[in-house]
Formats: sequence, C-alpha cells, structure tokens
Amino acid sequence: MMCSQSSVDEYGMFCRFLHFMLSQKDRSDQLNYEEFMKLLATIEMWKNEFMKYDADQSQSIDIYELDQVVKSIGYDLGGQFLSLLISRYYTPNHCMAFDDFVCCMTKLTVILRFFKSRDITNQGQIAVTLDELLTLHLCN
Ligand SMILES: [Ca+2]
Repeated sequence: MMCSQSSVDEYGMFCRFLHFMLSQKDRSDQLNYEEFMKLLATIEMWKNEFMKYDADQSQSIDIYELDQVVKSIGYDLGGQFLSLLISRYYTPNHCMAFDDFVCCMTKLTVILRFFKSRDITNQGQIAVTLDELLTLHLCN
C-alpha cells in the first residue's frame, strides 16, 4: 500500500530536523557548513534506514516493519507505546511515510540516548528532575 499522505509536511520535517540538529550542538541556533553537511548525512542515513526496513517496498512503514525498526535501536514495543506511535505518526490508512518516520525515529533516538546515558546500572530505571524532563520534551 502506498502512503498517500503524511501527518507532517516537508517544511515541518526540515524544521524538526534543524531543531534536532541545533539541540545537539552548541544551541547557537545557527548551522555552520560542517553542521549542515552532518544534517544532510543524517537525512541520508534515515533514508537508508527507511528503505532497509520497508520490507515490502511500499514506501511506507507498516506496524510490523516499525516493530523491527524499533527493536534495531534497542527497544521492544509495548502495546500502549505502540498505540501512541500509531496515533501520532500514522496516517488514517495505517502507514508511516518517510517524513513521519524521520520525526518518530529522531524523537525515539534522542529519548533512548538520554535514558541509556542515565541508566548506568542497566536496570531499566532512571531518576529525572522536572527540569530535565521539560528540557527533554521541549528539545524534541
Ligand atoms: Ca512497507
């Protein structure tokens, strides 16, 4: 099934990418040449990941394919979390286009990276201050 629409337009995706990249750097709200090239490389990397996990080459990620993607980054989807992802990133015809895939995976990657950096004992639990939680939320 082809994905006829996404929940994020191209401009929105680019803005989210820029925001993501800027939040990872010095917060100067500017991209230098090196950072811009890194942005392009990141988009290319996500494109390759999208094509890799789009097993049926439908140009969209279905729920089974999403499960494989998320497992590849170290997370096992639970039912409640899967429902949230579907409601947030899937179109009414149950597919996830490339731009939604990028937004979803970028957010998941940042959150998982944050969590793993705090889960030093690898117990699956961390303590987070309200300020850290709000910062994480606003930077994504
Ligand atoms: Ca597919």
